[in-house]
Amino acid sequence: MESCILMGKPNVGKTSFFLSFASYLGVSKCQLLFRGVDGGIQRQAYGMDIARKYFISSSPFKTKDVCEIHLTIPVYKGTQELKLLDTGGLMDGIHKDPHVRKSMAMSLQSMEQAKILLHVMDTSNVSSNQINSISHIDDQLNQYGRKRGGYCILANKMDLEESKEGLNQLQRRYPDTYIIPVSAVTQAGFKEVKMFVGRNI
Ligand SMILES: Nc1nc2c(ncn2[C@@H]2O[C@H](COP(=O)(O)OP(=O)(O)O)[C@@H](O)[C@H]2O)c(=O)[nH]1
Ligand SMILES: [Mg+2]
Repeated sequence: MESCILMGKPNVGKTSFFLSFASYLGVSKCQLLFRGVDGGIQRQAYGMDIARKYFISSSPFKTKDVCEIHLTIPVYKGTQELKLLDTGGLMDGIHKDPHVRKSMAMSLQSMEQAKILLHVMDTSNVSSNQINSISHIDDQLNQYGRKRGGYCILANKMDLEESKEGLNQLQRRYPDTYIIPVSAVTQAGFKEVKMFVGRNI
């Protein structure tokens, strides 16, 4: 089964998008498979509300493991099963916590195997100097993604006022990349994401 992976800095809304997109595609319970940092796989079923409460955090690195949900998506003439993967965030430099370093290495490994790479950014925070604003690691992901294909940017948090200007800046910074404005909260842009995934899987 092919996979589609969410990558990006911490706190940009990867897990929020992951759960919201799964709900949008009709998943009411998610079987989450955690690939722990020790390499073992644990399976756990959650209702979407509980999953949201557990995994979405306002502090970075709540998601340390790679989580996956199985989804069905419409493609040309029918449907296709795929795995959607949520990852811990990527950060610039070398993190001092070895668990975080391991988590980043695992995310990168899963990324290489994935057919589709959705690069999530916080559009409300493009130019500030916070952990979730755009930085070098985003430029590197973008370079990698454009070369390998099946890649687009999800400009998340479009429900926030600051995101309008942020989106302009993103489009100027990544002029050759397909950028889909989305909101994990309002599900704006989800139809476009579904079509992009359907075309590329
Ligand atoms: N307003 C708004 N907030 C969001 C959106 N997506 C995520 N958030 C918030 O951003 C924070 C980080 O979200 P999370 O999904 O844990 O980010 P992750 O670290 O990338 O997985 C949480 O406080 C979320 O509620 C969005 O589309 N709009
Ligand atoms: Mg997360």
